[in-house]
Amino acid sequence: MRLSRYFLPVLKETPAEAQIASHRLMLRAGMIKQASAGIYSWLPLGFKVLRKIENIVHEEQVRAGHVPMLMPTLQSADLWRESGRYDDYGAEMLRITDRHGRDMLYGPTNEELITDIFRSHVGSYKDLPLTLYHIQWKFRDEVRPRFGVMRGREFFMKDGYNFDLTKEDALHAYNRHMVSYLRTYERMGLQAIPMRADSGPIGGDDTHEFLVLADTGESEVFYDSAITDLKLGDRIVDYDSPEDCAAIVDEWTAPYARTDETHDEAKFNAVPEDRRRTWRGIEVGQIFYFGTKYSEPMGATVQGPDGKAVPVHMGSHGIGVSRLVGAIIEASHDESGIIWPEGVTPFHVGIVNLKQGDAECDAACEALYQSLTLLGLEPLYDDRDERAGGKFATMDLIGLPWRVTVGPRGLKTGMLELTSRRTGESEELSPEAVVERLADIYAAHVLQPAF
Ligand code: P5A
Repeated sequence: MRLSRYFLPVLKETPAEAQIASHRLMLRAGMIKQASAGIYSWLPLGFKVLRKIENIVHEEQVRAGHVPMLMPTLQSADLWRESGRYDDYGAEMLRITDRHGRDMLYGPTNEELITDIFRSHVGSYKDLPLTLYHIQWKFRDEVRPRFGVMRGREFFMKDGYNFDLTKEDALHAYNRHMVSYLRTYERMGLQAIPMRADSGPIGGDDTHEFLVLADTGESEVFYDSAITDLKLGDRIVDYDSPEDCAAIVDEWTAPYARTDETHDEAKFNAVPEDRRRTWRGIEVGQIFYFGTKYSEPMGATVQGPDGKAVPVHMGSHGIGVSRLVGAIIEASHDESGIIWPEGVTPFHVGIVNLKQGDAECDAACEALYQSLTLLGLEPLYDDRDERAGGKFATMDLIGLPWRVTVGPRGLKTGMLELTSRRTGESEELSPEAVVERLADIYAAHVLQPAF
């Protein structure tokens, strides 16, 4: 993309309404614009990051054996009356009446709708296990929408639903989700710690939240620092193996880690004192096992091996896709702007032309742009006729992890400068070496279509 043709409305001033870094930086970097309280337009740069995150979520869900689909945002109130949640959900639910006087709602979650699909089409235990998921906009009329996309009213969520014959199978689905989530967050350059949580209006016995540690997190968290040393890395996971998944879950749930909702002071005090940590966390996902809470009242049964109809065991599993954009920025920024992890960066590299209009500089930038594009990478080429200082400030603000600077001085010896946004360190390299280096860096990150 050439910056002269892009739409990147960066702000010079720090917006007064933004209280936390991610909100400020998303506004300043021209990623979002508030449409009304807790509702945002995603401008091109923000939209690109949102799509990258969405893609990683899809890839890891499909890898775990889950099946993508799409349900609507508007739902009929009737289904929610069947489950008993229509009244329970309260003022957070946006209720709408259509022209025929029918009660509708903008879905805050989809347990009812998916259970209805399941009961209409699945009748035998032979069709199980089944996990369906979608990534769709949700609406919750939060009392205090704040922190930009972190606590929105309209937000983008991946929500998945497992259907299993037995509790044991459903607990495998729960574990499978936990492992796939750990991989998902790691690919985004994040550490999200699973913590035992409260189930709230979704219901159920078993539930874990995934929290990213950050000063601005809304939840207070208590944990054993040993958990922050755990990494999945490139471990190969057999998602069909209950033992494999359970072993990883055991590893991640052995160290103490809880939010204030479930905190147990006595258990926390049993952690060696030098490893006890109290901090704040951003909830970027939550998984639930709730057994037959929805299948029983809604009649979602299958015929078991003995021919008898039994309600299926279910769970639901959510990732806050739009919230993740803010959470990643909270975890990765400095005073000059955002620092995107390679896995989610909107463009892989910025090209800064220090002397726009100079034939040699322009030609070197064009050649680099072409070579990178041919490799499947997306460069953002700042081809505007602007001062170098302004170009650098924009690149630092929007946070591309790598920048190539092309100027007359370097070109005298055929060299370009490759700079890391994270460390600020630069290297003089030939154009071929720059391309090779970037290809290596991104080899593991260039996304393949997942579904
Ligand atoms: C699980 C999937 C559920 O709704 N039903 C379907 C279950 N869980 S949840 O914890 O309530 O939400 C899942 C994730 O969505 C994000 N989230 C939000 N993001 C932005 N603004 C909001 N107002 C908001 N509410 C929830 C969180 O990341 C949460 O973990």
